Amino acid sequence: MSRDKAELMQIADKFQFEGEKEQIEPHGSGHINDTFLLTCRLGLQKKRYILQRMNHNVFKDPKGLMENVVGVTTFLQKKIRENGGNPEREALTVVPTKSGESYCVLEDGTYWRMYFFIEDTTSFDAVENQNDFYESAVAFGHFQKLLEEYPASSLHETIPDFHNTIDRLARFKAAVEKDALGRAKEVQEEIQFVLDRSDDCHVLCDMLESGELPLRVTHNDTKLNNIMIDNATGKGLCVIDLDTVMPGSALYDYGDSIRFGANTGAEDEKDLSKISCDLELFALYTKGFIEGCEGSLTEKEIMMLPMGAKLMTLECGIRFLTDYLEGDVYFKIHRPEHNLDRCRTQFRMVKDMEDKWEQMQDTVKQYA
Ligand code: ADP
Ligand code: GN1
Ligand code: MG
Repeated sequence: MSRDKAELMQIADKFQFEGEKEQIEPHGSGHINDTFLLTCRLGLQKKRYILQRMNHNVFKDPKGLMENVVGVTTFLQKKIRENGGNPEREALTVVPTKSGESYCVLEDGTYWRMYFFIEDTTSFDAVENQNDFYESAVAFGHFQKLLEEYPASSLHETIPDFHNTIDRLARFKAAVEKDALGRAKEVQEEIQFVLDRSDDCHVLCDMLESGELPLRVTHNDTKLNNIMIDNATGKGLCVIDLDTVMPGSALYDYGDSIRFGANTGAEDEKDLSKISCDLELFALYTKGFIEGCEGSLTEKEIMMLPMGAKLMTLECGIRFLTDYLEGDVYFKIHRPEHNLDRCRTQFRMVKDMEDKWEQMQDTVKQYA
């Protein structure tokens, strides 16, 4: 539902921001939440905030989600303070509502929250500079390391089975079976691509189940645009989009970053000849992530990194294709067949990783 500025300003008024509201406009390019940038005047200065409508269709328990966000940001800010950092720039800060809650629900049933806007940083939708990708790896690894002692059992599972690839496969098969919009006939090749890799879908889940891979507190959505890079230093300053912080595998975080950032093309590129796995970026991210984790990864986790990259890419492609078959009800789309285009880039990337498998494994061994 699109809202006019006056309505957005009224929603903003429910929160404890500082200064006089001046301007509000849409911001960012996430696929899930509706994000707005609020500018306020405070004397001669400006102060900016992020106002976000949480996606209640995707996150069925916004209250639990915000408990996670408050818990995790409070924990991170304490650690950052202890390490001599700046807690308001290196972690998200939740701005409470005037009644002291972390979010508000409007009469129309929509859920809203506010954060400090992190100034003088950039979130990139594509790798423009190799160093940014390397620094994002260090920061995502470090994020996981910082949360090593977070009480995982206190976390709500904001999206159950989020990276349960076996479950994603089952839901995909059900969507093919149901074929609600009669689209399955157009995408037989893509459907077959998934079915040919059904066994792969089990690999990480089985290893977590058997205890071969440890369960950790992870971010689970480590796209490059979910990290703010400091404009002055080029370092990965702040990990954002904490909606999916849940118990998971380190391989999810590593893999999802490779899926998005090591791709030579955009996630929704129509020209598939532009899609491939850039081995140089793959190596840089691998090096950065292992460094950022500061020795916490097990030998097995490190050995399985290429599989993490492949499976997160395959899983994301399966999710885009499932959404296409179900009528584009989950991811925001900006054109017809957007989800199909996204699915095709993911599958092309998977195929390219399969062709480069030995080189990927050799790279990982080099940094292990
Ligand atoms: P989505 O779940 O839709 O991806 P995000 O929380 O990632 O939503 O926000 C979308 C975009 O808004 C981000 O990619 C980033 O560019 C920007 N953004 C979000 N929070 C902040 C913040 N606190 N400071 C600066 N930019 C932000
Ligand atoms: C979504 O919220 P955003 O745009 O950072 C999605 C991820 C997908 C990604 C694909 C909660 O991420 O899982 O990998 O799109 N987030 C959720 O671009 O489903
Ligand atoms: Mg995001």
